[in-house]
Amino acid sequence: MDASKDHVATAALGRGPRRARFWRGGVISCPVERGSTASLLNHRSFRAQRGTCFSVLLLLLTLLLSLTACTRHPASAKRYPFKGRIVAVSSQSQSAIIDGDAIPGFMDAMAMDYKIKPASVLSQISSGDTISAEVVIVEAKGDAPPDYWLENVKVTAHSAPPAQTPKSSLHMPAPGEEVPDFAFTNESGRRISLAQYRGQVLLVTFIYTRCPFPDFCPRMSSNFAEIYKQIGTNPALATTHLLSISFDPEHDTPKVLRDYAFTVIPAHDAALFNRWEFAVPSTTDLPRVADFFALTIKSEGGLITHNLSTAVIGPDGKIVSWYHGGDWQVSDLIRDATGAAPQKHA
Ligand SMILES: [Cu+2]
Repeated sequence: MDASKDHVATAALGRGPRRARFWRGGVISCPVERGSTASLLNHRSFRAQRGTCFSVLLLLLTLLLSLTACTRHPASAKRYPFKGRIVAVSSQSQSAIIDGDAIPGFMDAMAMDYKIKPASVLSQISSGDTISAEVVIVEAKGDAPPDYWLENVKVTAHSAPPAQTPKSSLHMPAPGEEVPDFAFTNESGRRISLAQYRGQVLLVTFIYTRCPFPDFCPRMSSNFAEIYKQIGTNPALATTHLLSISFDPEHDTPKVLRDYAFTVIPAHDAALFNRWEFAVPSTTDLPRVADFFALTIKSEGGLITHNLSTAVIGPDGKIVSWYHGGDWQVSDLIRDATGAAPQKHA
């Protein structure tokens, strides 16, 4: 699965089949977005009807509600039954990457990003779950671009937790907890271990270089790139060091990591690695590292299903803060790193 398939999928969806009516058997099945309908009414019709008899108005309002709701989603929406497995969930973008089964006659099996409606469903799904849903496709009309999303999402099977780590024993790094002295190989092929960063603030995040999903590893790397730039100008970050750890030891060799680093910071200056290293644990060490940082990883046909884990480790080698998922902001880590920085003696 590669990123280009996303474009293929979007193009296929944009094309869509012709003209399916949105009204079915006299039942209005339009999704009504709260607030937007009310504002439409305000602008389009309600204002002109002030002073009219209340009950007539109420009736009109009910009618208009259904009509204006429908004009928001033109009569070209089509629904298909959908099945797939959750690769990753992003609550920030209210979407999920789903490895979907083929929809006969419409699209091939592929992994792509889907908005989920209502967004509250996102808290009930996690990577590895199998779901059934309806994919709703709205064709482009006039200036309105095509759109698609999933509705009626139901989990049909939960991911089986790996045998060696039952869910009840999932470890989450807690502030004050000492981080084991995990060892890695960095982008220069040099052996490093976490203990050598004592005395500095170490920001750690997890990635794999082939990750095709913009909201996941690429986002962690661009956030770290932003922090890296600030390290150069912010004296409070003078002792801050960045470490991006790959969980794909089979593919992410030192050379691959080095090339990847230069795609993130294109200056191609090895001075980058003085403050930001890219490292990978051995295949044998990976499970222990993953367990400590609550990282879940599962290889599936070249793609790795995974969550995100980012930690700030203090100069004493203990956890300062830990972020599950990708919703943390650059400013969060800058604040934590600044607060944990060793105090200079006057
Ligand atoms: Cu990723």
